[in-house]
Order: sequence, then C-alpha cells, then structure tokens
Amino acid sequence: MATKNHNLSEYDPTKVPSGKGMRFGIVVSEWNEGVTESLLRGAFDTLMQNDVAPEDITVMHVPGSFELIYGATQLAKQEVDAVIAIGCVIRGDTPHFDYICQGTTYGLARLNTEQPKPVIYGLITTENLQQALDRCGGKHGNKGDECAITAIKMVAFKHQLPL
Ligand code: DLZ
Repeated sequence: MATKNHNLSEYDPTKVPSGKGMRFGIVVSEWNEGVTESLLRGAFDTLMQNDVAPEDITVMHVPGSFELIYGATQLAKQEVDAVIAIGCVIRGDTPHFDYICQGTTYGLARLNTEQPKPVIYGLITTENLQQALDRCGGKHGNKGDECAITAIKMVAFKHQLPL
C-alpha cells in the first residue's frame, strides 16, 4: 500500500523491462466500481506505456473481490503470461470486511504457489471511500499502475529463470 514517502504511480523506468510481446489477463471486481475501474484504467494505460499491445491484454469482470480468486484461476489457464487481480474492499459495519479481505488475499496468494503464472495483488482494502479514492488516482497515486509494473517485472523474472 501507499506510504507517506511512496506514491503508487511512481517507478524508475530504467528498472522496467519492455513489455513487448507479453500477454496479460486483468480480472476486475464490480464492487466499488468507481474505484476498480480507475485501477483498471491505470493498469491498462501503464501496460501500454511499457510496450504491451492492447490486443495482448484480456480484461474480464467478476461480481465482487471474493470472486477474484476464481476469475484469476481461470484467466491464468488462458494464453497469458501473468494475471492482475483488481478489487476494492471498504470496511462496513459487519465482519464481512475481514472475511473478504482475508479470504481473497489468501486465495490469491495460494494461486502464486499452486500454478506457474504470476498473479498480482491489486486489492485495495481501506477504512473508507476517501482512502480508496486516494489510491486509485488520488494523492497516493494509482495502485493499478503499480500492479502493471509489478506484472511486467514478474514476467521478466520468469523469463530469466534457468529452467
Ligand atoms: C458482500 C461484499 C461486501 C459487504 N463488501 C464488498 C466490498 O467492499 N468489496 C468487494 O469487492 N466485495 C464486497 N462484497 C462482495 C463479495 O466480494 C462477494 O462478491 C460476495 O460475498 C458473493 O460471493
């Protein structure tokens, strides 16, 4: 997440390999759509700014963040090199927040060990809407941008593995 000295949209371009020829799946939750669509836009634009062709980006939507686990699992089986999972959970008055955050985080984390393609964690979990807006293009930048850069770096990482 963003910290006082870290803007989510800032990166050192000299440390980012070209995304030319890389293929990405992006799965996006419809809950808190205003936030998640801004995250998607950030991720999509940043991939393109780093040489990924728009036709090499597959975008699919799921109803809520909890469904990102299934969505990412299925997208990872397609012709993509990595998957970005985008969602936004805002604390409400029920324990739902904790269950969804924990379940989704655990599910996405597990995917990174149970199948070979990188799955990037683009889940924003905040106390309120303002904190979410601050992280989808507001004062802390856009977590979608960060996810795109991470995805490119992880595909390059995989390409460098000896086997
Ligand atoms: C039910 C629910 C609630 C209360 N809050 C959110 C939220 O803030 N963000 C989000 O992405 N999804 C939320 N959901 C929906 C769940 O993720 C899920 O779609 C439903 O529990 C159905 O499985």
